[in-house]
Amino acid sequence: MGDDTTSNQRATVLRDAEIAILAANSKLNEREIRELYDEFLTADMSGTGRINKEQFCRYYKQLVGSEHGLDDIAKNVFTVFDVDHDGTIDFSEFVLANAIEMKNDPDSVLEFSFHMIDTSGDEHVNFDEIVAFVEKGLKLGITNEDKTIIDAKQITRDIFAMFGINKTQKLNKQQFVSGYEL
Ligand SMILES: [Ca+2]
Repeated sequence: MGDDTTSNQRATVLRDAEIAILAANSKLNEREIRELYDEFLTADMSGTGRINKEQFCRYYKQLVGSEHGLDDIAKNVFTVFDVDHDGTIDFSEFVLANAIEMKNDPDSVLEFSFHMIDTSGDEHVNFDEIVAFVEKGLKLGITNEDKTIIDAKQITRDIFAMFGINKTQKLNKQQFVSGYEL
């Protein structure tokens, strides 16, 4: 079990060299990276330096509130964070995914959203995927409008109309990102 102790120690100490590399890649500053590290340790309940899907879902639901129906979106966010698809999120993946949201770069945010919406992973978003995303967005309170009067299907129909496509068609990432710049 000696190896476990070693990896635990490594996992809880953030080295200056790691910070420097992550800062260069993410364009975040040292303070922001240290704050994300505290977040990461909260989610990494086993202290292994990696967050598995179950830990991430628990962390995500704590973060956004434990309303029903968040499992799907938490799993989907996990998949987007897990860039190398090894089934865990390491700290660099955690930083880079958060950096996209923190930088507030509209194209990056849209690309990130696209991957969250694309639950089937076929690099396209279809009508049902957008409806599901809008419904979850409403549950999470992303929109401030009255939840009871908003119809996710109607919103999705409006989005499709804006793109000039019908509900049997799909959008690829390029269409999705450039469409929202109009
Ligand atoms: Ca990974």
